[in-house]
Amino acid sequence: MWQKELEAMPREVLVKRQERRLQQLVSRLAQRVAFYGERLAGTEITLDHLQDLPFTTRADLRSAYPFGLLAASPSRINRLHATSGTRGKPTLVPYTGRDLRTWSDICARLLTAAGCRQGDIWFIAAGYGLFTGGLGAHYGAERAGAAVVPVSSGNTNRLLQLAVDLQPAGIHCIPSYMLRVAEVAAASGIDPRDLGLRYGSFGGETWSEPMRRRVEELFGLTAFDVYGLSECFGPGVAYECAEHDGLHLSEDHFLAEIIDPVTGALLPEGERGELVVTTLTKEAMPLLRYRTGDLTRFLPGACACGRTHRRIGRITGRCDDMLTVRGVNLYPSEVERLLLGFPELGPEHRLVLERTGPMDSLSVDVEGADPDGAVAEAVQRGLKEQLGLSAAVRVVAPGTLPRAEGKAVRVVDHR
Ligand code: DLL
Repeated sequence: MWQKELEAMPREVLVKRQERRLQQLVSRLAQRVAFYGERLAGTEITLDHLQDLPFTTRADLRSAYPFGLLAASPSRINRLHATSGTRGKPTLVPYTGRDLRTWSDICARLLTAAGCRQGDIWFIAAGYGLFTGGLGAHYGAERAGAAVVPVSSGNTNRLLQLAVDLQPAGIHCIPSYMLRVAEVAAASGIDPRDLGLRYGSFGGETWSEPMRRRVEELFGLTAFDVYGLSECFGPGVAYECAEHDGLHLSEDHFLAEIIDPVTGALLPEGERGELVVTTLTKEAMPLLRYRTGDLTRFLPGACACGRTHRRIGRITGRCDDMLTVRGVNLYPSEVERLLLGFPELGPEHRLVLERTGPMDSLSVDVEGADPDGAVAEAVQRGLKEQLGLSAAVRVVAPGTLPRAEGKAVRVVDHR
């Protein structure tokens, strides 16, 4: 563990600390941020009354753009990241110097859990820039004492050459980028196992257990899931330990709830719903009950690793990811899981939705080998039987589907 005294602290101490931090946070927000000041008047601040506090949504961040939710003096801002903002303005995320140090510690914690040790060579192959995956992990890996190689994600050939020569212990990136690395390696006659990688810390997009197994087999490494979002620093809200049995929330920094995404009511322990996060230690732009849009559940019981922080299950998708195709609800990750059950198929796939006349139609294009059409037929049957979906399935030659620059794009909705 990177910070054993914090990661394995007795729960009663942790809960007390959370409550104290929440109270401090609420009083700071009430004083400094008009948006919250109006909404917080007269509320009682204890962990038991968390539901009385208002939610914050992405729409709130948009309307406060750029600095409406700043809780620190502008002169203390040390860095700004931003999310892509596919529609309209980006979401801007400011950090004070202290925020950057806190975030480095959080990332050092998750990388240490993923096998990173003093002196190990680690490749940071997430995009550097406004995306938090690159710089966040970079400072975390340095903090953990690793020899950091900031390869970023643009030049895969150079990454391969450096990896063959340096034999890095670990790599951090988005999981779909590992598929790109494997492809480019194959095209250059390099066995991905010859890169010497032993550990991978992957996150930033939805991925499935079968995808984990594919990456582990291709590279001969152990993969660790890491979750986070820019609004809450970036990577680090929750991360896997060597037990691979859910992701530990960094509970001294984040207070988590799981709610019904429709009613906003707290769900009974263990039920899947929308993750809501309160940032307890962020200075520049702390968020109260931020609706992440991500779907998960709390896992019961203690973890064998000794960490006392609660765990959540893998993020299975986003509330707004859900597609409705002729009345059937579908999360794209369910299709990925099904496709990867077929050894003939590669992980690259695309769901294309169209409206022809009054009906929606779904087609699934997936890369792989299917000389006699039997695999496509079996996938079609699987979609019908397991997910209740009728879809046209096309198995296309490896390398033919378009690749995304950053996070994988699995759905093209023409409706
Ligand atoms: O993706 C931060 C990050 C970078 C986390 C690298 C982990 C590793 P954003 O670009 O703001 O920040 O996107 C956040 O990505 O709300 C989830 O929907 C999704 N996401 C992040 N990690 C995971 C994960 C970064 N492990 C959004 N599994 C989040 C599934 C994830 N989805």
